[in-house]
Amino acid sequence: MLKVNRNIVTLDEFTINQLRTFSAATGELSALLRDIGLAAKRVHVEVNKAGLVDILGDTGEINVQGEAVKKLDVYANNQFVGVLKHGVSCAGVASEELDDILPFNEVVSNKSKYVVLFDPLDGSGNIDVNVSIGTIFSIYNRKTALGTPADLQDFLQPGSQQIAAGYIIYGSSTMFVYATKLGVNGFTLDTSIGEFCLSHPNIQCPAQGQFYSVNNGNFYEYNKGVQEYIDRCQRKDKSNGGPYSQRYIGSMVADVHRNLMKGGIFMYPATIKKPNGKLRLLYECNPFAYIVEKSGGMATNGQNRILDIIPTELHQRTPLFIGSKNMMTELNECVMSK
Ligand code: P6P
Repeated sequence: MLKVNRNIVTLDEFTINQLRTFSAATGELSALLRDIGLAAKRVHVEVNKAGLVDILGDTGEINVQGEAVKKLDVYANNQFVGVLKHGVSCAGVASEELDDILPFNEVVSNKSKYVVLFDPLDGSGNIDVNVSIGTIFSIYNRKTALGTPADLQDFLQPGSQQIAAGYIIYGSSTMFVYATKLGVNGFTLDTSIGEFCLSHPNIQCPAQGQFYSVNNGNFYEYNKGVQEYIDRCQRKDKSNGGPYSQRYIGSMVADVHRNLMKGGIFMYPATIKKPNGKLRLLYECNPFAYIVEKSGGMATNGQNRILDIIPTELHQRTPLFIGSKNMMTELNECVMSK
């Protein structure tokens, strides 16, 4: 009698099981998440041997962000573009590494109902020093007619319209975390079988945490409301939970993932040098805002809900405050009135 270990639920089994709850589902979203998982496995292999092969360092190119492009950035971008272009569920992509949208514009892709935006390897400045990095992705229903090439309007949608959003963190283990309207679930890569396996079902962001994440080096560039909140984080006494610990590793995926799992708040406020903040709305802030809200947390730009922002440009930036509900509520008391 074949003993089937039913305790292990793979990403593919999980997404197929979820689509069974939607009678009208076509299986395209499940196929899309499988494609993203495949590219992530390939990136995992290279990230985990980056120190051994000549894939470290810069390509000598500068991307649309004006940042030095690491070889692994280019590799990761090519993997995600490749699997999505050759799949059957994506009409086109937008990437931090590409100046403009990339409509695949061929018969099968043009019939696909989804477009995908992603940051293929966020935190890549940390590659050479072995700090966790990640991929961030966002999935929308296209607005343009099926059968036609994807267009910019398919990508410039508010985050509230996302069908799904997720990230892969390449850390002590490689985890695939994604959210749909049904909730947030985490899958850990079991390299012995080459599958992402359900390890963190129904992730809930704790309403209160002990970590605040911000670049304190910019403190005197932040507005008074943000400075007041940071001051509160440091002055808390035992009666209200004690002072928080500052945890900031300079890799958004790692910082937000920790706060999502344990509770905490991550901030990348506007600064004098970066009046719109540093982080990108479409493929960094929107996906994480969707994930954190679906797990019970909150995400704003200091004034408005991130998911309500109507995008006007592909690579536009936004200040970001994201995390535990109670901590975000206290932050809002400081910044909303300023
Ligand atoms: P700073 C990495 O370059 C990144 O985009 C995010 O992953 C990270 O949270 C942020 O920048 C760190 O920026 O200005 O604090 O070094």
